Amino acid sequence: MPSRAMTEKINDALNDAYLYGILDAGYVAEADMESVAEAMLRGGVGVLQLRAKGYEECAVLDLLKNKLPGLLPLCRKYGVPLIINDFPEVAAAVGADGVHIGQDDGSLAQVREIVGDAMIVGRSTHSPTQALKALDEGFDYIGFGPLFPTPTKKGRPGIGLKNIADIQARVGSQIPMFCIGGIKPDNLELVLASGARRVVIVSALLQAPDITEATRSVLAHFTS
Ligand code: 3NM
Repeated sequence: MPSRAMTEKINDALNDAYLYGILDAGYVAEADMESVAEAMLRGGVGVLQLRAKGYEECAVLDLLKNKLPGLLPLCRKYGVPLIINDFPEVAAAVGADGVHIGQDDGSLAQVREIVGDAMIVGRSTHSPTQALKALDEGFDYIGFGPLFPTPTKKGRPGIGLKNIADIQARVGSQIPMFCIGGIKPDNLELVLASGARRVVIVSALLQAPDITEATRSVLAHFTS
């Protein structure tokens, strides 16, 4: 069990986060994951997720326990919550700070039975209705997207920018709401002007020639 002080610190970190980074196995080889994580952390991501789509649960556990033993300590060093995509049991087993689940991954209550009350639990939402429902259910944060079609999550249409301001006001004022999907340096200003206050960026950071620099330059849009 994490201490109450640690839980509070991690929740504060989530609330303070503008940029949520994802260590995505679709873009990063396992051997490079810790160094890529450090590059994003050095650049200032406020939350870091491990996403390994297509992996079995035991493979994600093996990845965290045996191949990336330094990942959680690295996140702790930077005071950044480590969130595990899709697998509550793995998040609980490795003592991660949170778990992120999709629309088809059951209810918050089912996840809480596995991870307890202290862990951060986030939900992907793809419409205003889903976003409002996630708030109502009690999720700690939401992703809202994909704003634009993206190769990182193939086969989903973009939901566009038109509902961001309304959902930011109704949901994002209560819990962190991270806009996601196809966000790049060249459309970030448009996304922010549409009402987004926080974003998740995957490929545009992971494919940047200098990940730390790319992370910093995204964050500069939030602080200037
Ligand atoms: N989830 P990129 S969109 C992982 O809408 C993910 O729930 C989405 O990657 C959602 O920044 C997405 O490369 C991919 O477009 C985001």
